[in-house]
Amino acid sequence: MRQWYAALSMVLWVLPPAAVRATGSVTAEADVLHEVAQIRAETGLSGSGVKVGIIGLGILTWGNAVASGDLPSDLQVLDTEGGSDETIAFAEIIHDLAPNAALLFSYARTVLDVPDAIDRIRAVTGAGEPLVILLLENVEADSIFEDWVSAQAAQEAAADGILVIVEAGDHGASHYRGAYVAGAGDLHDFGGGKTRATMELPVNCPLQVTLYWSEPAAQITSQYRLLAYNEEGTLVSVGAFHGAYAANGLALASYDYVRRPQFEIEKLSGQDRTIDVHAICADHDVKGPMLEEEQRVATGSVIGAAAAPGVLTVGALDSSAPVGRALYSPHYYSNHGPVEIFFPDTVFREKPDLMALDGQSTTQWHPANGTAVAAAVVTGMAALLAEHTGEVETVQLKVRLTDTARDLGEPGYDRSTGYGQVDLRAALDYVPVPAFGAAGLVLIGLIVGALAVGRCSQARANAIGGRV
Ligand SMILES: [Ca+2]
Ligand SMILES: [Ca+2]
Repeated sequence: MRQWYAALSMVLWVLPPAAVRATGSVTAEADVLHEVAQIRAETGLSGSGVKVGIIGLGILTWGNAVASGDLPSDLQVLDTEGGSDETIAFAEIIHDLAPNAALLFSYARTVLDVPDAIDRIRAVTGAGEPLVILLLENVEADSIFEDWVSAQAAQEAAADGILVIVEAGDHGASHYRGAYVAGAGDLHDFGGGKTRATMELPVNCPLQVTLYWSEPAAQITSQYRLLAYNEEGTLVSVGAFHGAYAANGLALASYDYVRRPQFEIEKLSGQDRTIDVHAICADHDVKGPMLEEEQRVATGSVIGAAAAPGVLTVGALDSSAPVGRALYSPHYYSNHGPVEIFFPDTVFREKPDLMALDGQSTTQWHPANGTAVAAAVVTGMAALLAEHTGEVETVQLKVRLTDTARDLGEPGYDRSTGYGQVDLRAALDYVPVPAFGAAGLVLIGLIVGALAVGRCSQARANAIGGRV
């Protein structure tokens, strides 16, 4: 094979070899499926001059990935390497897609650590230097009825002109939300007197179930708890109020594999509130616990920093489910919008923003799945885009990516797939809409009608502060 390439060296020499190469022992499939390798070859883009900050749980043994060529040796670890290897896979994907981008790792064990993690990245980034941040959240411990610490920090960074990319989350099929209805024994009535919900696990995984209720942080006056049972109906776990994350009430019931776990929500004291439950597999390469259909509520499952209006929120597409030429269906577990904030005021926001493929090969997981993986894919692409445009403003990069996305699902923006599938080539070719005065806008409105203006202005509204 090498000799065959040598015979074609005169032809290949016109391409910039350093920009074409895939990095390391394994390469993320998105490099081909999202045409990133081809675009690097055509344009010479490689992420040069762009910094990518990655906030996650840990990058402990990243030296192994350096040895295999899957991470750059000049990766900068800010503060600490953390306590796990979880973030290595995401860094590898970005390195595959944007091999010359400078990678920075900043540790955040919980959402409480996110503000400092963002600050550490910003502290080593020069003014005007292109910076993209991938924020990988520990979403089982975040606020959902208000913008709490991580959402506030991410929004602040976005407002300062940094492109912050956040996973939409993977509990779209295991999410329930509804107003508490008193049933037998103060258990929540899911409807028709049914007080117990059942969850299916597609594969063996330790499950973490989280219950919230709608009270503002530091003003919790009601108490609820989560009761979890195994398939035989034996109580296996009680989720108690988690004071460390006192946003909206947080009860965790975490236990090992039970094939068909069942749940009850009990009100112990206080007011009837809106309750919200979701479950995730604690093994990060396993996705997809699923509530039985009558309790499943996909809408409103985007939470935490992913709900911040200025960030780019990314959902996951399934490479085994094409719906057209290089176009794919969303995974059933990818979270849906809209975001509904209760405090201090009621606010609705359209999320997610953008979709990309998960199912990426790394040295850690084969394949790595979930919306965090899709967010890493978009982060690698965004590094190439930032190099191409030289733009460091969130609004410009976000508008380029959302305005040029390929529509999926229901026509136009929808709450499952946002603006659609990321299209790097179109984002690179994007010509910004010229700024018109009021008279110009009226004229355009008369000529092309509201429909043509609608999509672009919706994208811009989302990019600059969210639709409320
Ligand atoms: Ca690699
Ligand atoms: Ca659509």
